Amino acid sequence: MVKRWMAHILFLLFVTGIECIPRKFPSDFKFGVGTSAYQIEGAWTEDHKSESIWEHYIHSNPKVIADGSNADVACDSYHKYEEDVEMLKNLGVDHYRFSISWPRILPNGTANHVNQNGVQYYRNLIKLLKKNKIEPMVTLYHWDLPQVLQEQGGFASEKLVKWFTDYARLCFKLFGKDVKTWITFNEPKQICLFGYGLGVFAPALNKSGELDYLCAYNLLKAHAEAWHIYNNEFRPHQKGRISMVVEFSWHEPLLPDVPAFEEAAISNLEFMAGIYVNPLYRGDWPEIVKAKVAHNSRKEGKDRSRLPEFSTEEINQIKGTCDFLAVNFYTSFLVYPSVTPQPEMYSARDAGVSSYQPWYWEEAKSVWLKVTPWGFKRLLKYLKDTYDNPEIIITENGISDGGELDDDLRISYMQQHLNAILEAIWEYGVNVSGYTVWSLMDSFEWLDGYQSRFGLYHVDFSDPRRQRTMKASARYYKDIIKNRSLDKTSGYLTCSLE
Ligand code: GBH
Repeated sequence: MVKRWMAHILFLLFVTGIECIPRKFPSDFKFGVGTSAYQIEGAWTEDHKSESIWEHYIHSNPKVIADGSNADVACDSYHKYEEDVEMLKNLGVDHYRFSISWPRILPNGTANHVNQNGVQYYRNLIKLLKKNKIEPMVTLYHWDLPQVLQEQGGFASEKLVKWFTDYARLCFKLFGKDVKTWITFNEPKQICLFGYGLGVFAPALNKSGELDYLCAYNLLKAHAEAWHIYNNEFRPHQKGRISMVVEFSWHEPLLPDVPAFEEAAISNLEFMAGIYVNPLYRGDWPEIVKAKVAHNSRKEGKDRSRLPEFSTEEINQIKGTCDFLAVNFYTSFLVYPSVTPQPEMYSARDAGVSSYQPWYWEEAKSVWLKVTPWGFKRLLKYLKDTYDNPEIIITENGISDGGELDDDLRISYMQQHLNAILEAIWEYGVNVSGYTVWSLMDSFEWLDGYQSRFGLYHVDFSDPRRQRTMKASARYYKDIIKNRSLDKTSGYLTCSLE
């Protein structure tokens, strides 16, 4: 709450032309950290867990991972979750975002056989979190589909809706007494575009412009159905909330104020993220996406659009299935209109744009990640304006390096991105209610293996005990959480004369 005396001071400064931003986060702002099952748990065949699409993909193509590694053991959190909770306690976080491994709970994919060992693992973890007053924020799907379901079509099959909703209902029933924040899917873009369009993530299918759209269509229907199940059968007594996590990069027009470039930036935002978020708020794909795919499909001589069409019934079912907007943010791009975007990336071709990151933007260890806090601030304003001022929770934000304990780059990245949130809150009135650092600890970073490290804690992957060590960034974040303020030394306000 902004106190009355603070409002007076702000007003005085406003009329004198001095701009001030409070350094404090709103008193009910929540801080957390995140991980995902496949990236940390290990124990990939233990206690009847079955194979996931990522295990299948990597075991059959070890060369796709930069350092030839895999996540068979990873951080070994299946055995070391008590240590993980100790680390969370030490940081003082309000919430811990983790994911449930579908093949660990349902080894044959479907709900007709529940693996009690798998269930017990999550029960133990959740119980320990509650005991330490850490709120679990649980993702049902962070990319690890049971391989048996992939063999029946995975996200390209309509059956996904039933498979997923049976699994979701089971999780609500098993864990919903203690879990009040649910995420259905993590980053549909990575699931659909990377997995079914570009063929770089499991299941490595590459029918861009068709399978990726079909995947999005089935995924959105599965999400909506799960939301309704929660809303009707569980929310009345469990009283939690549920959403889907979408990764937003910021897309900045290469030439600002030039209409064709402005349109290219919007087009990319809609094709890369709006395509998943617009249905949640309005029931249907963004207009620009529908129009451009239909236009290109006609040009290719097809008699219908490559983009599946939602029926009126589906639109009504999907609309409004979003209790808060869950956003992952890492980086930004400069965008320009182009008739020859990456040839293999249909959605970029449909969008009619290309994008790049200039060499002089500060770099992380991951090639795709450049430091752009200004883009984060613009994105937050855009989300407020586009989706009618929703509550926003940042469900991931972080940076990779080589795993140094004195990780200045991470500290500066966090400082700048938290500052962007403060500015978005106090300058634009964006309703951001929480922030989640990716990640609690170094873990298996998909195609990069263990080469790119995102952790606040270092993990020694050559040590069978997978020793965890606090990095400087962990101490920095711990201080922020304790003070609920970005920089306690600069007091309540930082001011500048405009
Ligand atoms: C998140 O995705 C994931 O949710 C999380 O699991 C992951 O650990 C974290 O980010 C860090 O990557 O290799 O050039 O083809 C963020 C979005 C998706 C961006 C994959 C980079 C790979 C680009 N990322 N993408 S490339």
